[in-house]
Amino acid sequence: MKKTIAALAVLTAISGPLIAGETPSAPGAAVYFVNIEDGDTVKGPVKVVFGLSGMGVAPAGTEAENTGHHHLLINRAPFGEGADDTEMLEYGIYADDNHVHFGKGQTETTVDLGAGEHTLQLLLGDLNHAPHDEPVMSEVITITVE
Ligand SMILES: [Cu+2]
Repeated sequence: MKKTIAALAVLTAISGPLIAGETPSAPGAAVYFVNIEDGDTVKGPVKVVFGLSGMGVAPAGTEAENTGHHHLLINRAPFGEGADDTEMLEYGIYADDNHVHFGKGQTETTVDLGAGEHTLQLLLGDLNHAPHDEPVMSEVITITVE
């Protein structure tokens, strides 16, 4: 495990800050928020619609090229900058309050975030819930819930 992290650290140093799993993504593929954007003030609960271009949505476990399923990252560091992000390449994206999986292929959700500022980011995962190479992720947006 330590060797893996050391090797990843070297790769990261060479190729930049992004980290990636083993399943290739399609060049130019992008995930994005369809109905909200950075700086929005909204009423809760918050409906979030996921957009994906250049690849297709498929349920977790589906072996098909250029597909993946959505993950919503909530109130955490931008993906690639979190302390445990390299572990997610090996074990898949965590499933907890800060990492929500949509393994049935859902393309929208409603989240109860509570009043205040929250950050959101979309990250596509492969059939095993690991980020692709290169990762397909949105910008981090900050929204305020009334
Ligand atoms: Cu997943």
